[in-house]
Amino acid sequence: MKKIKYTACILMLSLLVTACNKRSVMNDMWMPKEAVSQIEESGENKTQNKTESSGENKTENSGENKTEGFSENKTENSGENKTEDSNENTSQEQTQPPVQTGIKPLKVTGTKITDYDGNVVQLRGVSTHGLSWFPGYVNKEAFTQFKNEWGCNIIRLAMYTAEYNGYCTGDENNKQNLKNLIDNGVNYATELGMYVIIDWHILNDCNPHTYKEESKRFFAEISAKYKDHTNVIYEICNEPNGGTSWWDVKSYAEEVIPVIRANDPDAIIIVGTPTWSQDVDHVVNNRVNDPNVVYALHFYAATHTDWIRNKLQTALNNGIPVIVSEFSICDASGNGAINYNEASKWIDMIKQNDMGYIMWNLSNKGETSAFFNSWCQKTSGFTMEDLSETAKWFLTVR
Ligand code: IDC
Repeated sequence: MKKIKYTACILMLSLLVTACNKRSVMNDMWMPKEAVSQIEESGENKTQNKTESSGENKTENSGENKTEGFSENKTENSGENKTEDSNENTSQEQTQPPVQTGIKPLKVTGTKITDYDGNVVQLRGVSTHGLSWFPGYVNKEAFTQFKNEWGCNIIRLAMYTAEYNGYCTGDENNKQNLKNLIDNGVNYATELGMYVIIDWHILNDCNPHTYKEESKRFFAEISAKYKDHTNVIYEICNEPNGGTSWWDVKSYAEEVIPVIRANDPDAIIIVGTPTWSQDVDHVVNNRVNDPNVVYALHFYAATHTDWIRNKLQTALNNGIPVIVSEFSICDASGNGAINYNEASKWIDMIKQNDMGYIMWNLSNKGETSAFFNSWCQKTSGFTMEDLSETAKWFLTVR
């Protein structure tokens, strides 16, 4: 009798081990979407829940109703799709990439942003100005030029929250317009194989708790919509300021991130830092508990010099992943003279550390940080004569 019990026990154990092995092999594998869907349908891998690729679906029927010249870009990135096993980054908690829209999903590895093979992906791009104020630059032709001629692989969609016609201060119609612009921007980026940041651009509201409930509603909606987009990055609070502490920001992040994670468990989330996203050193030993969070450092080179670079160095020395999700080379007002000397110190540091950098701003507003001269009315097809000195600098630092 004892022997029978023993044999039964051994049998059960070995079944268990086989099942576990199967699960862990699956977790380590980069599988094409179809394969994952099949597995899911058969109920074998309940942990992987990204099944459809809404970006691809959208591409298919967008051609006939847009003026910007949609095309077959869907195939452009298909070469990037991986079928081989994912990598040696087993030190990271989660190693299973989400299903892709054809664009490599990203994750945080140490202080860097990488793909799921552990290759560093340096993000380089441009930020819109306020979407309500300069919506025209969200068009596919412009994005195509930013990608092909300017070397951009990312676009930041800056949506002010508190300013005139911000998301939280305008009417319902304005809100819908902003969401439509984001949708267009995400779709163009997806079709072009670019990453895209959806930026909750707090500024005059100072403390992200000011519009926290709006933020949670917004990110719940937006993350449900884009959960299958491997190229979407959420920036949950542009620049906390006005005495907002890291504790305030962190507690806000701890409420908003779970809202996003409920839909989108893997996407990179950018968390702003105090003093207009300068205090990345405050994050040391006090990180948000999420493996795919990066922290924002913003600088304006004519104002922010060594002392902010020191903060950045402290953060990096302590293993904090940092992204420069907004910067320019003039002063902090977005205007004033360019400081080329400080600009080159900053870009050197950025490059040495493979950090992402996204430059402010896509507009023809009469300010130094604007990429386009104020007399330029174009929103695509830019020539050198259309570009400001700021934009020209950006083109030289590739
Ligand atoms: C600036 C714009 C300017 C606008 C102002 C207020 O360039 O045209 O009038 O905002 O809305 C930031 C902010 C960013 C600022 C930029 C320059 O994130 O919104 O844009 N800046 O002041 N942080 C530091 C500088």
